[in-house]
Amino acid sequence: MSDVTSPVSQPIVLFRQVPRQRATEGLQRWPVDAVAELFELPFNDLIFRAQQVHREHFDANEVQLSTLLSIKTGGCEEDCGYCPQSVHYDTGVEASKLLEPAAVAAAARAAREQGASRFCMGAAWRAPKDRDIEKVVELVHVVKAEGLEACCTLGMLTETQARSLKDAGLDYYNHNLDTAPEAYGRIVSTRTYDDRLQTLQRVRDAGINVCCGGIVGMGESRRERAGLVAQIANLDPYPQSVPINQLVRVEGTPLHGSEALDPFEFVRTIAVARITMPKARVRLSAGRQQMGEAVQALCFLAGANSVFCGDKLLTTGNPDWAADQRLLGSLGITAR
Ligand code: SAM
Ligand code: DTB
Ligand code: SF4
Repeated sequence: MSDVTSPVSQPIVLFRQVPRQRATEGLQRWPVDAVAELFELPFNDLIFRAQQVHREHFDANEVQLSTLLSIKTGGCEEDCGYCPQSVHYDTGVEASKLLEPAAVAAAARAAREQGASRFCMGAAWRAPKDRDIEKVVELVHVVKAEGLEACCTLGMLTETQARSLKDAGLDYYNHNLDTAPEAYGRIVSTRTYDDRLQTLQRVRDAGINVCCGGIVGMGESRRERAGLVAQIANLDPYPQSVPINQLVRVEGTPLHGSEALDPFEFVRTIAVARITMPKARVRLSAGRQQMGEAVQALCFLAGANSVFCGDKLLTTGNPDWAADQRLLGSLGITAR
């Protein structure tokens, strides 16, 4: 007779760590339906509401300035359909090795002198190796020595790597969810949504501030845009920093031919991010060069209060410092 309580007769359960965000699904603060309802509001009502939330938590006439530097460009093994740095697409981006500390120090100093308060280093890695992290730790020290907040975006991290970056003094780690879970497979095939959530959890557990946002204009539906914002807003806690990128349609990438996004839809996405994540820095990120100044001004009205400054993002163009000084000056916005 078999003993049903004996350990050998128990079914073997392979224990898989479930990311906390998924485990608390029943308690979501922002169901997708509620976020989708915000998108459906008349434009003026939505912007008014976003501006009210914004003023409860921030000086409405102040934006934070970050500068980006690509510390390791191109040759990435992932197949993200938007990205000019993927090895799968012929975009003319030349692959290069990790920058030396002296080059990073010079770029950080220049950014600080122009008025940036945060310096973000991006690397075209799927996941860094431990020896890469050792070198990035040195770069974080260099940035901190210039008196700037340091941010990195390096791909997927192990727990140990996240801890090493925290010990180095890293202030923020950027890792975007990019789109809604149901749209992810159309955009990337070489990793999963859960991979992204797992790295975000590791970053948070290491005590690093999370910077997590996405891209709009990749052919997604409004419902999927709401799904992306809900995912980010339901992270526990929601990220300290939320970059909203408009797709930069780079020739050679599969998404180059995507239909241009209605600019009001982009502004709506900023407003919905502001309402659902009242205390986050919402960053008007990639796509500003293609957007025009009036749309950027609407984004600030909708609650964006951070931008990337300097004439280059990672590989594509961005308004230069002088253009941004003019724009912010004409709007009476001060920089932090
Ligand atoms: N390899 C790392 C990763 O994917 O997390 C870090 C660098 S990756 C270039 C950082 C982010 O840049 C992506 O998550 C995506 O949101 C954004 N990005 C890349 N290409 C873009 C494009 N063409 N338009 C808008 N945003 C883009
Ligand atoms: C983010 O959300 N946007 C930035 C930063 N985080 C790393 C990157 C935008 C990249 C745009 C395409 C390029 O310049 O290669
Ligand atoms: Fe690689 Fe990041 Fe570009 Fe994807 S977005 S191809 S992971 S650099």
